[in-house]
Amino acid sequence: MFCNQCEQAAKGTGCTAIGVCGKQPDVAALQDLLVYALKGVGFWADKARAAGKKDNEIDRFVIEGLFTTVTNVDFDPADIEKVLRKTAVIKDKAQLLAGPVAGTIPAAATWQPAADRAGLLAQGESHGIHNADVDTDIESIRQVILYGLKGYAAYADHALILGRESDEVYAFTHKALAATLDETLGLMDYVGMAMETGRINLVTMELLSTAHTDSYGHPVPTPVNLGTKAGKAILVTGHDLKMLEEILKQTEGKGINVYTHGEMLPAHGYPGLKKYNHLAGNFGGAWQDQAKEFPNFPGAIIFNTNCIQKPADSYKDRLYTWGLVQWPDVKHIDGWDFSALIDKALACDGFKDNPGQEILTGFGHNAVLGVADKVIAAVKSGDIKHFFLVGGCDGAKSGRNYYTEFVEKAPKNTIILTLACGKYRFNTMELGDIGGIPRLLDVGQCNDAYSAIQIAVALANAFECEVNDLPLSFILSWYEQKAVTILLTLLHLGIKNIKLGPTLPAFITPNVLNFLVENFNIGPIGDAETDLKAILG
Ligand code: FSO
Ligand code: SF4
Repeated sequence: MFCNQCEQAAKGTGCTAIGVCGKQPDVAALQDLLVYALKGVGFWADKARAAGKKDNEIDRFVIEGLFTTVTNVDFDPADIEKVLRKTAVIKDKAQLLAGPVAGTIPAAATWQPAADRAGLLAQGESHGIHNADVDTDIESIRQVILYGLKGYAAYADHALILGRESDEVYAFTHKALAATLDETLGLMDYVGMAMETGRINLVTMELLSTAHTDSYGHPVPTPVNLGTKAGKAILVTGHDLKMLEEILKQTEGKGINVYTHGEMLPAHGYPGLKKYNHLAGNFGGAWQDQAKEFPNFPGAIIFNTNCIQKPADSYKDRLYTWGLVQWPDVKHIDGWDFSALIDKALACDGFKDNPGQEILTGFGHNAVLGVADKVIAAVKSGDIKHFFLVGGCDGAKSGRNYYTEFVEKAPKNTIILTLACGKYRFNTMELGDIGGIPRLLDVGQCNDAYSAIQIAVALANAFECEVNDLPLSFILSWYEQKAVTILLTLLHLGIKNIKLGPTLPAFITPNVLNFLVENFNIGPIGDAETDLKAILG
């Protein structure tokens, strides 16, 4: 196996014998084959669209297929084999839709699945991401695009679950998948496509943001308790709000308290979700602490997206997956009936009353722009000197203490906007406020980067300048492909001087990195104090 798609890539180059994330070589081979087969589907679907034909089943399938291969989503070889066999059927459907086409037909477009698992594994091993025949810079930029597609596929899937989809997103996905097979394209063609991937992610994040706010209202600043309430308990982790809503509905009046975990924390800010009294609080920290924290959760636990890790026996029996997340031998709930999860929660001990610290969430663009006058006045008077967006994913590397230190040491006249699971490095710090504006503003999940962009654009409009001219710096942490797609969005918007850590992606070659440095002045994080001084002058 060879996989380099996330920040944990072994030795900073790629996982070979086994994934640092726990991905086994068979799963890696099946996922590689799935990506290869999806490129084939993309080729035909793109040709079909050029002939004015499209098919919603194909469109949705490609999005789900890509999301299946994102880091920490599907670790079950049996499930991926099922998806692969369906991919072959979808590919035939897309080919039929496209009709006869002129020109070269890439091998991925004519792939047929082997009859058994061993055959599929052999196929997967010969279609990994490393291709000796391809120039390393081309391979690098194709990976940037592929990982960008995977990242926004996750957001498109959440939007679809709320009944929203975009033909523009589907059309580009097919086109970009097909382009990764095209031997006639050069480096700058792919660079343009990478920027377009960022634009399409912006479209997708907007779609999801609107789906969330139309369904549950705009987030409002809300205190979230980190302690526990007496009663039975369910822990929901992942990113899917619709699934949380269903669990809240189905547990009403049953003496079960529902807790959020990880990226579900911002759910507390939505009026349509916070109205449930049994949405009790948030349990634990970011995803990489689950094996340490889940044994202490005396109830049922369910994942609705990444980031799942190998479950310990101490809680495996109380663990469930839903949607595209799968782990072999962990019970999977298909559809919207959560009675098995609820029964498990009722059979567990539950919590005693133990109130904890309260932290704030719910500072989406609507809430922040609601006090825009106050914010603008504070900038003009000098009370607010600078804004930092310290956001992105968390992870296990010790270098991530940088983000804790950065926020800790940021001067008292600065505001920290944050989003995604990286916030757990500092979201219990008491940072105080500036004239009533909290210094730490939790904008939401990783996909709420859309909201952060709206805030930045509104500030730029108010000060009649460009976003790059604002007293605003982006200090980002990355882990998996959603962070890649968000980074591409920021580059598409022309945002400069981003600091990225804890390490730079293994799939970026020196030449591609040079391009990013020359055009966007993107750079690695250094030492928190030195970086702060350099930014603030
Ligand atoms: Fe984190 Fe995991 Fe939200 Fe990611 S929980 S790491 S970038 O899935 O998507 O921020
Ligand atoms: Fe390694 Fe990350 Fe790939 Fe897992 S997803 S195998 S940790 S590079």
